[in-house]
Amino acid sequence: MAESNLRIAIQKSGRLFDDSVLLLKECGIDLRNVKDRLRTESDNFPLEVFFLRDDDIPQYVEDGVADIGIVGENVVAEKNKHVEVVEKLGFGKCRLSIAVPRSQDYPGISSLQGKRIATSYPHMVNSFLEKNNVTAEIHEISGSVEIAPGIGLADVIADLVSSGSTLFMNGLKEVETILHSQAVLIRNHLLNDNTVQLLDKLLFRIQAVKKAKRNKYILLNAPNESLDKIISLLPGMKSPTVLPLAQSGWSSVHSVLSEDQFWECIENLKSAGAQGILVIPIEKMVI
Ligand code: PRT
Ligand code: ZN
Repeated sequence: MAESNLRIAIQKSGRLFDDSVLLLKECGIDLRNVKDRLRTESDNFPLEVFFLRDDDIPQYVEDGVADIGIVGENVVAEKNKHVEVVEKLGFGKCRLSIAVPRSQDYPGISSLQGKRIATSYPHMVNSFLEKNNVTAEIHEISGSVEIAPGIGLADVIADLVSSGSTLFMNGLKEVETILHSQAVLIRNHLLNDNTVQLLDKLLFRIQAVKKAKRNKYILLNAPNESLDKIISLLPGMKSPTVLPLAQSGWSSVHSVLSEDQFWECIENLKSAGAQGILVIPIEKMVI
């Protein structure tokens, strides 16, 4: 019997589309014709891709129409379907927040009591209010939530925020954060062995791509008398590679640095005598 494909659901168009397709590409998966399609396949990985509205993805994955999906944590939490989050993907970052008119004082959560709240996330807003012992009137609207206070439809809103400029332009201020969100990979609970194997293969590649993004390859020249000090400053994957330079008394040192250690480490390396420091992006990283 022919082995089946891994079926993934991704957003058809919108904020997660480009990054989802890019992630698959970075995992070495080529897709045929991704624009304006309902489904496509890969030529070099047993993957079938369904393009859907993001709101529908958790349901399709719960039902097993797709095995896995890429969607925002905000949608996973709101839809509350029986799916499992397997990996955070690091893009589509935003937060679900409550915002009130800027001119209004905000003494605390209890001031939301009895207010009309416009949102596309009624389930999450409701549990947030319940947790805080606040009763309010939730008005579910599907788009342009930020204009609701201005047209008298609501007193406050709960909506996704990334830069904050939409709130600012509509005279609103962010006062509570309900959820921090990013795109995640979700899976159906009951996958067969063949599908789990394919998912593991994909996950292995995703993790290598993510790791590579968090790290940089660094090359530098060092006088031999400073080598011990410089090597002690470099974490590396195991230990740094040290090669002699044509000019005697000097060596070339190669290593890997994580983004969070980066600037401090560069400063320390310079003070220890490192010269000609080159920093290069890493495409894939397998440890
Ligand atoms: O058609 P479909 O239903 O698939 O798409 P959609 O219109 O429902 O979703 P889309 O494409 O707007 O967003 C998809 C996902 O991207 C969301 O579910 C989030 O997980 C994520 N995401 C990240 C965002 C934002 N950032 C974001 N800023 N989704 C929406 N916004 C909107 C927000 O609703 C508000 O209108 O952008 C505005 C605020 O942005 P700032 O930068 O002005 O704060
Ligand atoms: Zn949507």
